[in-house]
Amino acid sequence: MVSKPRLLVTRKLSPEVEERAAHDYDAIFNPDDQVFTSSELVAACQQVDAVLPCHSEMFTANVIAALPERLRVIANHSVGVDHIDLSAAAARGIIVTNTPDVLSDATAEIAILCMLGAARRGAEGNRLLRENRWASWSPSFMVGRQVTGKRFGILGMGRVGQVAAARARGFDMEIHYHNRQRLPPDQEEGAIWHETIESLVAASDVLSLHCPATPDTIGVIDAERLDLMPRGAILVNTARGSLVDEDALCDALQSGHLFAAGLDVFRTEPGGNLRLSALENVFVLPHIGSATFETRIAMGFRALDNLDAVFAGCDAPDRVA
Ligand code: 8YV
Repeated sequence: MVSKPRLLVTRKLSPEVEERAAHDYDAIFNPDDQVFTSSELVAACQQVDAVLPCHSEMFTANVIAALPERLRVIANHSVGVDHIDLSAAAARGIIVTNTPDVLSDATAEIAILCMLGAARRGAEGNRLLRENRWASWSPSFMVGRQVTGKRFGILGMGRVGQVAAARARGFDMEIHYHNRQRLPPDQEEGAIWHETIESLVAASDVLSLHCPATPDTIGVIDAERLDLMPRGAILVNTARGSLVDEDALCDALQSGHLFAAGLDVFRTEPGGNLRLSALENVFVLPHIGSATFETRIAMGFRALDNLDAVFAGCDAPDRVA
């Protein structure tokens, strides 16, 4: 009998996913869900043919250099691959895959939650009740911004961006976007394309970030671009914290230039940014964009589909390196 490929699953995944992995692979699990340090990751990978990591495992050039010859594929349980040095993996001939599409709905839901939480002062109101400080009501109490009919700007009109656009259309919002390439009309669905990021941010009552973190996009929302946003605008980030200059964002929120921000991602994770979390006009979540039961199963299955393809000698459907 041919032996099954040996697979390291770095984090605790859905029972359905672990069951399938155990059935099809000689799988090593992490039932305590401990996060590996770089040296633990390297050590754990020594006897395996494949690894199924999350974005919590950093595959730096050094880690990749220390992986064993037998390791053929890193099948991520994430769409973002900024935790992997893709060129180092490619140089070693290690296949890298991700999990697109299956988390677009869940992540777009969180973008809308962040938008509404920010616009309607969700964090502030929630805190009042939880701290038993709700002592009065008046027509001028906790007045927020209505998003219906406003301009929803999308930076990165890929899979998640397009679903977020569809959801925002449900609020009669006018969709604006910037992508390196303009979408064909059937995908644009009337959205207004901006050739530059500057033009997009200036036209956004709500600016929602949906682009990957790459060397070109890290810090893309800096002090100057925040300054170009209309006074009273809202920033939503469900993509990656590294896209935003968090100090500049704090300043823009404290000065009142921005009305609020809704953030699911931070430069430092876990933990977030305490200066941002302390602000009343910031609605924060702990990176839960794709954290639904349905999506977690779909992400795990998609990662396993990629592994199955590689070990069947086929092209991995979601190969990114
Ligand atoms: C996931 C994400 O929860 O897929 C991504 O890129 O950021 C998240 O939504 C996480 O990466 C799971 O590993």
